Amino acid sequence: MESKVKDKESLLRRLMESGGEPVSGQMLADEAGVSRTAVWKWVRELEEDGYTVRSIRKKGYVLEASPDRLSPALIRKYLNDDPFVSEIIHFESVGSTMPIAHREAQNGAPNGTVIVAEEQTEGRGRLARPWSSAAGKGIWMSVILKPDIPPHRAPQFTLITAVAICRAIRETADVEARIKWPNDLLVGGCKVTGILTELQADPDRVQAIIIGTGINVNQEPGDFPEELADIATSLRIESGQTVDRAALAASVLRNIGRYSSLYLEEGFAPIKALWEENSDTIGRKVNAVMMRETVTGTAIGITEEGVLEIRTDDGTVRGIYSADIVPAE
Ligand code: BT5
Repeated sequence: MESKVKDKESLLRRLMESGGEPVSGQMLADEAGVSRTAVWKWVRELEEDGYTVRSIRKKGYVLEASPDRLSPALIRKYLNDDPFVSEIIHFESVGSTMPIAHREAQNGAPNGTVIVAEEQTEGRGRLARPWSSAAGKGIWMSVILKPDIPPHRAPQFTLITAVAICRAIRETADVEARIKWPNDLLVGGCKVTGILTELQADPDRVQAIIIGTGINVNQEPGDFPEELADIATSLRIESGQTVDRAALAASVLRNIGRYSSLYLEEGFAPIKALWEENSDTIGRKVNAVMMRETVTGTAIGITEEGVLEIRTDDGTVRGIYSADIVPAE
């Protein structure tokens, strides 16, 4: 179905859907209920955003080139009517997408609302650690989910997201990432993605889960700050190719939608199996570094609650709720 033109974004979508065929300015104006000059102004605005729109006399407008941006229209084009995403809110530069998503969720934004930015100036990880989010290089995005579950099940959404992003990265960039419990994706031992799950909840019910995804996409080796040079990588570094960020963002969203539904319909078992299949942690000797202690042993699996189980040398199985995992040998 063709989308109805009502503003600059929907005009862009329509031009994308036309597959290179000119779209008449008069038709667009009639449809939107505005003048041809108003349509022309939207076209000018698109050009200011970096799109190349050709105007062919007596025929109409053709979209010739799109900039490398995470524009809602471009992401929607790749989403191809997938039902999960409700609204995509795009920013050029923000402090962090997380507080914006929290505010939107509190103000009633529905399940599947997405906040995405080209750049974050104060991106953050767990425990308020900084998250490097250079302009135009990655996918800095927060997704609002409103599942009807008790709060203790919310951490499972970190695992659902990890499985979803692994699949999206495989499909879009042809790179195999492995999951390091609980929230990192690694390629060749370096971090390519971090996930941050935050919660708004009553004592017995989740109000909203905000999932932050930081995916390093098109950085080149010198692009990372010095302190990350040895521990971070990007899909471009790993694949040797520039990756279409909008296509990847769409694939991530489609897969978060798909695996959330699978989880809500069939429970955690299928997610657990997929997670363990893609895990870099299970079967390894690890140190789980926590605030007060470090537990050393072999990671043997995750529980229904997403807790990591470690068998220590004396044979005891310890459940780890939150820690940094480092290889023990
Ligand atoms: C994370 O935290 O890995 C979660 C990162 C979530 C980022 C997203 S981006 C969209 C949304 N908005 C936000 O503000 N955040 C979310 P953690 O496990 O605590 O890891 C943080 C550590 O990763 C830092 O201390 C650095 O060592 C490292 N790091 C920082 N930036 C990185 C990057 N771009 N790539 C790889 N590693 C990075």
